[in-house]
Amino acid sequence: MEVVETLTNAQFQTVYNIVSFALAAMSATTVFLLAVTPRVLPRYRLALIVSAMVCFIAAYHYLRIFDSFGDAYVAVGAGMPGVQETFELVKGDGFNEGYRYVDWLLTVPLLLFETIAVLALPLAVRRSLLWKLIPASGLMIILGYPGEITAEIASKAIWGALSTIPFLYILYVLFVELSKAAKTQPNQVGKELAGLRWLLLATWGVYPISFAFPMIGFDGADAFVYRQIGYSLADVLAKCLYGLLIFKIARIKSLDDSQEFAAEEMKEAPSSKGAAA
Ligand SMILES: *C/C=C(C)/C=C/C=C(C)/C=C/C1=C(C)CCCC1(C)C
Repeated sequence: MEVVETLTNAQFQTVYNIVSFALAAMSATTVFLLAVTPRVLPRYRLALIVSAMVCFIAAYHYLRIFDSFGDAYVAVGAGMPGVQETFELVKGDGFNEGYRYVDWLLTVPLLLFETIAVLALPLAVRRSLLWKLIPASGLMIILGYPGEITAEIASKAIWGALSTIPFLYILYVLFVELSKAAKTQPNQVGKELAGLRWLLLATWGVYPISFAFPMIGFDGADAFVYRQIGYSLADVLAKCLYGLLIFKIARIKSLDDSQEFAAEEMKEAPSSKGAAA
């Protein structure tokens, strides 16, 4: 496994803060998504609950990542005149990248599930899409892991390439097959769905790029720090922002599906108006 022995103060603080930021974002989004479930029709609530679960699982893993990273390094040379403070590895095998892969193994299938769930497609269509997407997503993460932990560029490239096959297949299913199924959706939802898919492509694309940093000329500590930034920011966008978009779609569809629900939701608060008059 590739282990980074020394980080500069700035490198250590950058990873520390970005992981802490991701933990805060995941926790807050979990609470938000659970709190807004009454704002959509019951048939869309499962999508919101699964989305909240994704953020919760990620928040838990970010807590573990935060601890694992903090425990792996110790500050050396702080306050000594003429000495540059650094952070040195104190744990033999370093910081545990495995938490991210366990997290993805759980959250990536759930993200695909929530994407399909929010569309409320006919059962047979839903089932057939999930049968393609979920096994492919598991395969993508499992094949990526040996490449993540190896220090050898050649084997990193091979596992990375193997993992990219199911990745491309997932994109194919989402962009080609899902488009056919989504033809039946109301207009506004069609637009939101397009936005959802582009967000997915843009954020999921960050993972293989971050994975590939050591192969494209960044070495040791730099590659490590850039990778942590890439994975953490992509996680926040692919889970939190994505969850908020799922809520928006569920909301639009709820208002579109039921006039009764829409009328109830659009009612103005009577008290404040009355008081102002
Ligand atoms: C919330 C976490 C998400 C959305 C994680 C997504 C992860 C990927 C799309 C990872 C893809 C990879 C490749 C396509 C090749 C190299 C190895 C991976 C696992 C980084």
